[in-house]
Amino acid sequence: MERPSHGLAGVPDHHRCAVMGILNVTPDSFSDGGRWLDPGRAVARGLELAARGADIVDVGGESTRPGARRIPAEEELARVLPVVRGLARQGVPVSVDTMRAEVAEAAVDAGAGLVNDVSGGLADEAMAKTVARAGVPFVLMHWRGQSRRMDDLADYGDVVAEVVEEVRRRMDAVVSAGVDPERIVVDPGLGFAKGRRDDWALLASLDAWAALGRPLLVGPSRKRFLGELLADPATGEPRPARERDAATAATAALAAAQGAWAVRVHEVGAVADAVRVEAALRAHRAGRATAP
Ligand code: PMM
Repeated sequence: MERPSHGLAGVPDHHRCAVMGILNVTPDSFSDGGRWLDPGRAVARGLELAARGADIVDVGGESTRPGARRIPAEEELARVLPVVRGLARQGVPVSVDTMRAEVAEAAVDAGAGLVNDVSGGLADEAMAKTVARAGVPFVLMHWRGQSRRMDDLADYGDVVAEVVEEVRRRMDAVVSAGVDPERIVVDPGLGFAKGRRDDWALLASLDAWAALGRPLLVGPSRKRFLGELLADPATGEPRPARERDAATAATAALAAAQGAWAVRVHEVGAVADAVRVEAALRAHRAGRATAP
């Protein structure tokens, strides 16, 4: 089947799954915490991600790893803004990963072209109106509560149906607050209030999201379900986060094959190749000799 246009107002269409490179400007993110805290190093890393094939660089200043505590808004602003500004100035498409309306607004002013809110607008009631005013695409991820308690919220009957339905309700809420439905991206929120089996169930059924009629972003990168899959057979210890990139690339290709609009990943090189392989295969299946 030909890949349909993503229909996302304000975002280029690559006719393949897009790659969102992760840039965590935090001391404590689960796999890259502390590496890019210095703004100069962070901007250099963002440029490197773009050079390796990231279509968008997602800049975040607050860790959302399980158990993480919130940081003050001023600190988040101080981490994120110089990096967003530095990358935007050099022409890199930037998104901001934040649950705070104040940070989203300032980041858009600094050049971010997309707001990625892991709480889907739930953590800050001003978020939907802020995004509506800014007129930028909005990633609405499935979320049930703050990271410090999210593992206790992973209780589902039919995880796929419930997660899709909860995101549908968030879509209705943010559209009522003025967000243009054509600018919404949805995300199942792998690892957020999800157990390992829930993540696999969601990944196995990405086609269920077509019911919402919006582009789908998937964030499998280095997550716990991959670490557990690849656990050391002798000790049962999960594979360390930094050694999960090959599995992440495989997962990205499989998400692309199920129609994902974009994948959010730490190491973009292999993933940029993987989504091109998927696009080539899709093009050949559709009877076109060359990949897009
Ligand atoms: N995962 C993390 C952070 N932000 N945003 C979206 N849209 N989807 C995700 O799955 C997601 C996210 C956690 O991973 P990180 O701490 O390594 O960035």
